[in-house]
Amino acid sequence: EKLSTASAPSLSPSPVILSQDELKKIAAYKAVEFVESGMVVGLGTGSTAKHAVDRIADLLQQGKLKDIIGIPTSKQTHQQASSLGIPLSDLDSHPTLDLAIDGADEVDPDLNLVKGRGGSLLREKMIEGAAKKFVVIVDESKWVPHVGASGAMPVEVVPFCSKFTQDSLGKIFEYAGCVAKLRTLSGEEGGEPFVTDNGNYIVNLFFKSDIGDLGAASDAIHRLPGVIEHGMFIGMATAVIVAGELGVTVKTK
Ligand code: ABF
Repeated sequence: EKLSTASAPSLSPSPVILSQDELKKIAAYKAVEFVESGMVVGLGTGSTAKHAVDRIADLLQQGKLKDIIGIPTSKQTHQQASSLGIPLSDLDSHPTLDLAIDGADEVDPDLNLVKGRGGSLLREKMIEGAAKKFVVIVDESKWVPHVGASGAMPVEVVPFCSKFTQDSLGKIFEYAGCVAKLRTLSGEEGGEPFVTDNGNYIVNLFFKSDIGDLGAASDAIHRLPGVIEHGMFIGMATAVIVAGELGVTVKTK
């Protein structure tokens, strides 16, 4: 694992305690340094990626970047980027991206990720999987020893008999004490389901113990016919930019 460290730009006189949002912004701005004129760039979703989209738009406006084509990973990012005047396209017209930049919910030392707690995992995985380089931007709270050990692992499922798929997912991971819950708008069980940009539902998996080999877990989830995609991004990240109180670390494999 190669590691390089740069100090964080100071936003106010030191000593300074940076907010989580300021750390997200620092990671995002660092990632945008990899964007060059003429690139086709995947635009991520969420509060960290939002800063990257803002920054790209600023640099375009200042004439420091030219001829960028953005490929948004959600309706929300499409809306943000188009309102800022970033020229946009899609994977059908641009099947290969030079670079994609996006946040994550969890990152581990092998640069495996959990994504999708924002609900956009399918478009993110399609677009980021088509990028020559995929740069992940996080504040240090997202750094974990093993992905999947804490918090939800989202799985996008077809609405048809989603309860069946939810129960089947729970059974696959019984060995890890899995609790599978349909994501609802209110967060309450039995509430109105959250609907993704693709018209699907999300089942969140919570594990009590390690799920073991991620590749095997991924295959097992994919074998269920009602599943569209899951939020484990295994071996996809080219680099992870982690912003913390002590500075910015760029981690690559
Ligand atoms: C998306 O936004 C996701 O895949 C992930 O779920 C989320 C991270 O959000 P934030 O940057 O707001 O923490 O990239």
